[in-house]
Amino acid sequence: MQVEPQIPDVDYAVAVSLLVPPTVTVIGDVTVTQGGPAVAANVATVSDEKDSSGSLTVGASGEPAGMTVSVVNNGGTVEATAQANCSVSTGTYPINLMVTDSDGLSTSTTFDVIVDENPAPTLGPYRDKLVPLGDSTTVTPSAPPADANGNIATVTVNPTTLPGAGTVSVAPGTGVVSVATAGGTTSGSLTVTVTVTDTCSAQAQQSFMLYVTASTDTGASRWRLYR
Ligand SMILES: [Ca+2]
Ligand SMILES: [Ca+2]
Repeated sequence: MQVEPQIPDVDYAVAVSLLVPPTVTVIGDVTVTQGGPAVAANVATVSDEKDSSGSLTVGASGEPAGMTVSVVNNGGTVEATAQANCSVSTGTYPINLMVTDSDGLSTSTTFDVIVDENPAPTLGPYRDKLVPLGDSTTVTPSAPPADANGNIATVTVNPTTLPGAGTVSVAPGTGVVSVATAGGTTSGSLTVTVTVTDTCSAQAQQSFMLYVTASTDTGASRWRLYR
């Protein structure tokens, strides 16, 4: 008598599918600037034959010193957030991306974080200015301090005092220089320099002549400069 083989009651299709790791497809990269703000971009899509795309675990690694990279799985689309400090050399950095399913099976790939050079700050020029003894005045640049990647650290003016007495100061947000003479201020001319420095030590600098004149001064030179 022939014996029928005993076939276990197992769904082989399901049993095999449990062993299939997730898939990951790179769809983009992230571009940041040295010393600039964090930038987020979609870099990959993930899926699995069993788990829902949004349930897959994602992780990033392999970033160089001075760079931070984090990833999050938004319903199957991986968004990476990257930031690089001033010490990171410009270039393209492959970052490891690992996706893991509920069975602990993983698939890895790489996406790029591109580091561009820190753009230097900018500052518009100033016109020369005359201030009579006993007066105060302001000098406004044609364009205020700015920086394409927004990492201005300081706005300073030099000198900060007038000959004898009196003060020179600058408003960091606008770049407007305020000049105030005092009782001991002496007449004369001086070069005033405003320096905008960002967190990577890149600078913009503008200078103008400041003429401190006796209040009784008149004449063409005064009217030419007094504005
Ligand atoms: Ca799987
Ligand atoms: Ca900058």
